[in-house]
Amino acid sequence: MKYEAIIFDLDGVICHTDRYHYQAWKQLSDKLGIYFDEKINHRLRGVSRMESLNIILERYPGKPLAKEEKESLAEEKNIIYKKLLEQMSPQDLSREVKDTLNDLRTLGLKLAIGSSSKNARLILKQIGLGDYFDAVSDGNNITQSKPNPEVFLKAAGFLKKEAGQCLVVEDAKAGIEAAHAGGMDSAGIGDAADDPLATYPLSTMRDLIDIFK
Ligand code: B16
Ligand code: MG
Repeated sequence: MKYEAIIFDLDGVICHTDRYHYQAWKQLSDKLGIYFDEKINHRLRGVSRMESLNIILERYPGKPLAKEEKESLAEEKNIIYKKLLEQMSPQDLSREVKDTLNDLRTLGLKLAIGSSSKNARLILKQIGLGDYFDAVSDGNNITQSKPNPEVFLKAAGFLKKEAGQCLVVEDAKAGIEAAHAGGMDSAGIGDAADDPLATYPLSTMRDLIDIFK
């Protein structure tokens, strides 16, 4: 088997925080008088906090905002979001995901996180996986976010593996593109399952085991 490691995206793969992102962005958008709905929220999947804000500001009726103003709005959203994350618990980790991770580890694979989020470690702690992964590469150790491959290449580096030895599991188009750009195979789940750049389509996390049979 050519894979020695699996790099998992966090939001949309290991657990689901999109409804908290939505609530926090919605609160900020309402305050600014910007139209925001679930469809726009969908465009924010896998992209960084500042890029998400820029997408939301496409509908801002006022004058273009200065960098400092945008930073302060992104921080405001993050405070609301982190407060919402306090509700998360190990119950937000499904039995299927937990069992699949344990079974992959038993097969001898190294397991890492490759997430755009700067809150990845907090989320992992909330769902009871604080010390679980062999490496965590997240929004805090990158300068360019997905579709740039940096977050996955850093994860491979932390694990001391080559790109070709890693399989990426992703739910967002930007993540599948990032894996491809980094020379990594990918398994797409959810919206990413039928992405033409995904090496394997997954209808459920458990399907990952079939790749290693
Ligand atoms: P934060 P992932 C991504 O997580 C989310 O899908 C995306 O919606 C969010 O904007 C991004 O993290 C940044 O999150 O504001 O917490 O730094 O899918 O890459 O695990
Ligand atoms: Mg994701």
